[in-house]
Amino acid sequence: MSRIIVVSNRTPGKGPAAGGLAVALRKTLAEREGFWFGWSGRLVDAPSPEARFEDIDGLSVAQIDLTREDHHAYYAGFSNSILWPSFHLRLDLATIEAHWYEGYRRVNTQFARALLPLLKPDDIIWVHDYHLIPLASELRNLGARNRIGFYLHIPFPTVDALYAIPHHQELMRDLSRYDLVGMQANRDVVAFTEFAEHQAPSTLAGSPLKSVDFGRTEVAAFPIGSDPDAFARLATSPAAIKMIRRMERALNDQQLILGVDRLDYSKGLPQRVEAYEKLLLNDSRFRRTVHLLQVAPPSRDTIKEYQQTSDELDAICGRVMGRFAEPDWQPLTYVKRAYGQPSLAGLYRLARVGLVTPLRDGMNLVAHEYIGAQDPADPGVLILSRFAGAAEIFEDAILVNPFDTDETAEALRMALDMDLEERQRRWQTLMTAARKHNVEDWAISFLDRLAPASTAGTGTRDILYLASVA
Ligand code: ADQ
Repeated sequence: MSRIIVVSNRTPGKGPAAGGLAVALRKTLAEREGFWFGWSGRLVDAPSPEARFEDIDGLSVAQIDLTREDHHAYYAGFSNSILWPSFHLRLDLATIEAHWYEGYRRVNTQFARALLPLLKPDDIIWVHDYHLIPLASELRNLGARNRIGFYLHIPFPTVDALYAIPHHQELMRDLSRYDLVGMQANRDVVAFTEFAEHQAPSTLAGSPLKSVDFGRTEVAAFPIGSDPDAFARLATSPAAIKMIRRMERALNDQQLILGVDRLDYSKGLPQRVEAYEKLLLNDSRFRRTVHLLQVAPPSRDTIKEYQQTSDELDAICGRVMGRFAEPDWQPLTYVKRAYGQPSLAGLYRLARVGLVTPLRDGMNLVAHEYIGAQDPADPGVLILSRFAGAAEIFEDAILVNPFDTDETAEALRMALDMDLEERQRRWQTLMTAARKHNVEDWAISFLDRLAPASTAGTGTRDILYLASVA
């Protein structure tokens, strides 16, 4: 059986991880031959051209170092100040500096040069996320003939947003060098197909660019998931129970509304707190009887737009506190740190409402984890943004438009007032969907599809939509 080589920006580390990718893939790779390749997290003046192998918690990991300058241009620059905001349709938050693109390509070339000597001819390479769009091109330019797949963890942009990205045509050509491109949701495959169909030179008003040929690239939705049964077990583990007891003492019979996110402008945190403020304003029954806990560890905090989001969230939390807090009651708690999975599972289980309201999200694993951790006898209610990929799977959540804070406030009221029978009915459907879209099947279905035709497994599972974009 072919080895699997997973490539991502960062290799997984030890301890609690705030990124979805590491949580999702660690288990799958641990069960297969191959290794994980990526940046070590180290910045040096003169990186070695060769990768170093290390065993990290039983996982074979090959790592390279980067220069500070390249890393800045590639990671904080092109990846997270141009691609991330544009793919999340936040062109207003994109900063474009022309030279970042060179750094982005240089790092992808460096990845390819260090990876190539480690490859065997029948290795299957699985590249993850927007940092590494050019990697297949770079590997193929060096002579690699392997099957190479790409998975985009974030949403695919609309055509207009794509055109706002410098070098978008080259990036799309890079995607056409993959054998398989996986997306989170049908929505993303449709957006990709729209680009593929409308890029003919005639529609680009005389543009000299040649249209990209996607003839040998398959594009399909492979919605990622979690391991909901593992979360169910975690939620009754001693560490979870300890967290539940601790919170129960603090809550003193108030109903808990919970948000868990990386601190990122795509997660809609200020809008979420504003919706909660409207709930308290509209319905005085909930003052003193509910509590919002928002857990949001900082991420990418060297980027200005992330600091601004953090400031904005501080301000709105302060406003709600000032408006509603009493000497013996606080409407919310805002915690800026990461927790281990058992503690998170305890918080999920205790929460009457899981409030997952990103403005746009590839999938959103917190929604999956929240469902997994519920008590079947007394489950909570998931409020979910329509603009998360998860909304295509979890139709029995209360779906909201996160930009409409009145609607989210009303969804909160409905969730808090929902009777046990309806909570159980909704949760059972949600849990069935979370199990169907579990992370192990996600990896198997992607890898089955990527394997050469003669060695493909039992067929694809969970592929919702297959686009023909030749
Ligand atoms: P993220 O944007 O990081 O991932 P998400 O899918 O919600 O978003 O994954 C977050 C993960 O980090 C979850 O497993 C969660 O448990 C963990 N996490 C969040 N806050 C935490 C905290 N305070 N303490 C500890 N752990 C915390 C990107 C895309 C998503 C996509 C994933 C996976 O943006 O849309 O779902 O990749 O593909």
